[in-house]
Amino acid sequence: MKVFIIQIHTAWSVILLWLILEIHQHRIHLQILQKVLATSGNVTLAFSNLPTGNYYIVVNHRNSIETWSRQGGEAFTSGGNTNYNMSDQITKAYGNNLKQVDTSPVRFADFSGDVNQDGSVDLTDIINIYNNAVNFITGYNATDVNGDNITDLTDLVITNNNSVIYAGKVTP
Ligand SMILES: [Ca+2]
Ligand SMILES: [Ca+2]
Repeated sequence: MKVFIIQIHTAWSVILLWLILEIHQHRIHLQILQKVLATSGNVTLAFSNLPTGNYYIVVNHRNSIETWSRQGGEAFTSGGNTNYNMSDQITKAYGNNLKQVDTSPVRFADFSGDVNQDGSVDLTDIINIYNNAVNFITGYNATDVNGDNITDLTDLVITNNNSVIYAGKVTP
């Protein structure tokens, strides 16, 4: 078994959080997996043919900013296990591209609000959320940023807060 075990923080607890996880060597995309994040925040990626090397782990989901693991990549030995905690230090993401979401214990998470998945949180995302909020859209929708199955002012505020600091993806 050859696995990456990745720990990611999320404030989501209401509905399942589907993650899209990619493995890159430098900028070359190697493998992609879709996984459900456990409530523990742990996700296990198992590969059958990943050679020994340094890899970037790329984390994304339907309305968060694509986030890469820290500069230089993570050493992985074929046939071994690699643990990577992306939530305990801001430096665990490439370009320190994480947001502190808890103080005790200290936890960092991906930026939320990239509803249209263009790599930045901006006015377009806010308008998408606003349009669904005024129409009382419910259910599994990218405009539901906090994962409570409702698109409303809470999602708008989260996204606006990340927009004013120009949250966007940072890649090698
Ligand atoms: Ca966007
Ligand atoms: Ca919501």
